[in-house]
Amino acid sequence: MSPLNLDESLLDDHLNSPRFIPLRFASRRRRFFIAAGSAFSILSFLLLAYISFSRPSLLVSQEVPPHTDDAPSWNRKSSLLGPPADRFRDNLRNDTKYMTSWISAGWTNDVMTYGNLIYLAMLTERVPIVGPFTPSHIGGDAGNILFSEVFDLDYLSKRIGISVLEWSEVKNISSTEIEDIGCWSVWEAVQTREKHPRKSDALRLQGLDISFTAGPASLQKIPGYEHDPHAHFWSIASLLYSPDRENNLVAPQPSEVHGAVLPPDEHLACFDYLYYVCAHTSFEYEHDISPAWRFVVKNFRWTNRLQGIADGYLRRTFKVPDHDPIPPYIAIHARRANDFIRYCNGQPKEDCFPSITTYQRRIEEMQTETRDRLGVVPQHVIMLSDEEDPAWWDSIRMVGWYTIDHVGEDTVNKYGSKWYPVLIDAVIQSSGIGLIGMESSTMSLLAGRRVQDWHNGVFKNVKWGRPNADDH
Ligand SMILES: Nc1nc2c(ncn2[C@@H]2O[C@H](COP(=O)(O)OP(=O)(O)OP(=O)(O)O)[C@@H](O)[C@H]2O)c(=O)[nH]1
Ligand SMILES: *[C@@H]1O[C@H](CO)[C@@H](O)[C@H](O)[C@H]1NC(C)=O
Ligand SMILES: *[C@@H]1O[C@H](CO)[C@@H](O)[C@H](O)[C@H]1NC(C)=O
Repeated sequence: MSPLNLDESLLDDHLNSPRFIPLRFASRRRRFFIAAGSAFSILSFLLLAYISFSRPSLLVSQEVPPHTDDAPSWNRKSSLLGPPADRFRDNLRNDTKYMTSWISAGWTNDVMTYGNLIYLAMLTERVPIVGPFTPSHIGGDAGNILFSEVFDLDYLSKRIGISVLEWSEVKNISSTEIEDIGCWSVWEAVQTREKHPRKSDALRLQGLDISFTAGPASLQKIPGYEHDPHAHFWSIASLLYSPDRENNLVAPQPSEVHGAVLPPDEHLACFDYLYYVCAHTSFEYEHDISPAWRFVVKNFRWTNRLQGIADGYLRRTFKVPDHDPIPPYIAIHARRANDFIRYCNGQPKEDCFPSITTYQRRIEEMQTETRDRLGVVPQHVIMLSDEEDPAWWDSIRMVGWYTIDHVGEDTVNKYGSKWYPVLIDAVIQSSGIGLIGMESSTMSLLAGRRVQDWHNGVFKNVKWGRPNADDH
């Protein structure tokens, strides 16, 4: 033992690492202490006092290594060894750790899930790898669409200061290699209904043969509570560090193709499903505190191409010449398809969903707010909805609100994908000065947050479910 009761072996292990500033300082101080002790003079005590008092300046002038600002030349693809490889392992750097997970719900939920993955990767200093978006509500024949066709990955990476990669950059999409890997199953830990990892077609997209290890029941926010499958970001993160990792390494389940039995991979950490994750409150994107929104998804900006396409639709709809500014507008997002009718308990749609009068009141309130706060009174109102009844759309145009004509514009054929009507509508919902959304729609929620944070605009949800539900 040294005079300061510090374990020398521990100290020496860390001496060469510039990251352990407090220990380096301790060892320096210790050397002076020994020198002082052997001389045993007043002078050495004065020296010791001097050293102690000058601790802050020592730290500032000598211990903090100079840093260089190399941000302008930073390229997110430098987090890979090269172009897409046949095997993902051949493309990962040995000085970098990675993280991935998969999606398994509607598009907006999937955007949130990728947001959670990227936030978890930030917390654990890993490079997140996202997959494409897979179709659900819009029909399986829509095919997948790359994350980077929707959101600007370079912008995102620069804004959040870490590389965000997508799988097609890591592994050649045409590769036939099936690679074994061990992953954690969060899903098995947070619910009891299904005794298997979260199922998803997305799991098969990268040619991975996954051996899952069930996460501990303690991952669930309220362990055993069947009505809330949320886990906390840090509970999941703890599985990547000692001692929680080794304490929770139960027997891995054999993979489907090779029957491989592997513990969770440490180079590429992977989790089956990260939708139900929060820092503090379940369904946290609904709360302003949402760190996944504030630190990540806020920086999911539409690609310039997609924004440009949507701007073209807006100009044609509002009859604004090319290159002229698009007038400030209020967008309404009305969810009216069967998945929302289910919550109407048999009431007719016109009793259950917001009426035109309800929307008119919200529009007036919004105009008052934007006039008072921004000095702008938007006159253009545009309706976006999954409604398929032409009579309802006619009633919308009758009151003078604009609608997008995806049939007349031949949107699906023009862009070769059924994704484009949804994407264009989502961009339009998030590019106005106001959004009137539909309570409990996540698509409304994300569009509303974009309007608030990107355009300093106003976001209000209408209540629905019975006549006059939105009265206030
Ligand atoms: N074109 C278009 N499609 C919409 C609109 N609103 C909803 N949809 C469709 O319905 C889906 C909405 O839900 P998802 O994005 O799957 O996400 P979700 O989490 O199920 O969304 P919510 O049920 O709204 O919470 C969209 O992806 C579209 O396929 C709209 O305004 N325009
Ligand atoms: C890491 O990879 C580099 C080349 O990419 C190689 O030179 C180095 O030896 C590798 N280090 C280890 C520990 O494998
Ligand atoms: C991906 O694989 C295909 C088929 O093997 C090949 O033709 C193509 O060049 C590969 N792409 C890259 C970037 O290696």
